[in-house]
Amino acid sequence: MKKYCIAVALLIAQLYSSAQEKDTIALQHGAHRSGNRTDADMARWRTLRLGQFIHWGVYAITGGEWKGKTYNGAAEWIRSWKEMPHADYDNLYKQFNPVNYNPEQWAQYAKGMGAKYMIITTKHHDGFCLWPSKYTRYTIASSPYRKDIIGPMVDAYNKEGIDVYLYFSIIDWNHPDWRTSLKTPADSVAYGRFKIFVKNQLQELLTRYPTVKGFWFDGTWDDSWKNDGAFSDELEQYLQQLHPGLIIGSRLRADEKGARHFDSNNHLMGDYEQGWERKLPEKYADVHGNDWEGVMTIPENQWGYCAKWAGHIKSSNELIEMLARSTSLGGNFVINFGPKPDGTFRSEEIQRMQETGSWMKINGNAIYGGGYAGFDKQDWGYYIRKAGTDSVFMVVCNVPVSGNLRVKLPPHTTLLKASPLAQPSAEITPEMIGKNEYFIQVGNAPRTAPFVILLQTSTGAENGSFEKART
Ligand code: LM5
Repeated sequence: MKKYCIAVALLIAQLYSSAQEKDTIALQHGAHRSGNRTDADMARWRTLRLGQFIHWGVYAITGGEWKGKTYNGAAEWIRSWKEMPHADYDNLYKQFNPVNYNPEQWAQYAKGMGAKYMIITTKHHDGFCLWPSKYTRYTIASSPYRKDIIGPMVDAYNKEGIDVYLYFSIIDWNHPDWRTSLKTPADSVAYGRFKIFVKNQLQELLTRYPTVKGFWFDGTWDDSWKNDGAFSDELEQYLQQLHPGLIIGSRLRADEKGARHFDSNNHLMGDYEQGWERKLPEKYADVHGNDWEGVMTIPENQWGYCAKWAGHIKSSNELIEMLARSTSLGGNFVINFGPKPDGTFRSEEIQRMQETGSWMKINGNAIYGGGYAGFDKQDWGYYIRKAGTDSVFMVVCNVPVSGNLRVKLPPHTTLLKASPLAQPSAEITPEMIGKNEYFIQVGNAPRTAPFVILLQTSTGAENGSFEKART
């Protein structure tokens, strides 16, 4: 009987896999790798977990307002608002003069927050370049400020040990050759020139700022871009040859059928899944084992400076909870900031950097190098495993009124010790409530921030030490 069952199972498995093979189509410009990158640069990226995004450009001058009216969309999109004449927007650069820009102080803020990497908008959809590109005059060099913004930023952040990534939008509202779709032969000729311009600018950025670790691409959803999978594929390979180890997310390219992020066979393209803009995966199954990164705004949807924040503004605790969730699902979490036109940060943003940093000083050990723990999710918060170890952190965000945190160990796991990360000597004796199941009693006194409990576990043995003590 047993033999028969195995034979049937094998047959079913065989039928299933050949059916899958039949569904797989041959792609020249699909994924070029299966599974995550295994090299040292990507291994480092995987440990960073907390990043800082900065959206800065001439849109900071308008700050979501024009002629006394407030734009309801994202402030960095104001040029597309019917109330904002293009000619007015395209002359804003003549006022861009961030006399209080202090890259060393920016880097200190980021360091104080606990960010291990940062992403800076070298060029957003408006086309204005924060570096003096030789391929267009629409750059910082034409502004009253004149000096390069990017170089001193890269140096200052690197000096604080923070990796720098360059945001670059493929949309360019300022460039005469940019198109969303190609309707005529003339469009194709123009867009052909535009693609060369993009490639030149990217090559220029890598040459000027050789310590950068990767690019963060945006604006790649238009037909003009996604209908030329061959170009974006060759571009990705060209950049990675120029700069070995360079990290590029899934937003850059499309396959030859126009599929983005995941190719037509549903395999991730690029080095990590980059689709999580202002939303996070719910559960581990949603990330399919891929490296991924989520980027988050403090208000609902404002990236560039917006003078009048409206709607719900995320507190530091909410951001910390999102960071814990992201880490527990094996991803990086990036918090966005939109500096003012003079180069300073608004007080709400400084406060969030400082509060996040205070939390990270005590609890960062649960975040850096952390990942999916393989434990059943519980309502009190998030499990994070220090990658490759038996240390599992509980980031507790919702204490039940009972004050008892349920912990259900996976099979073949033993609980050796539980202690608060903030006070390792104050060991907590777990109460066994079932096979491989415990309460960690923490009381229900009001708390003002998430807190962390470190579980030391061991794998292999079926019976835990607490279980033994009770027999
Ligand atoms: C978001 C998701 C799918 C398509 C378009 C958008 C809008 N987002 C953006 O255009 C830019 N990405 C953000 C990182 C920010 O730069 C925003 O302006």
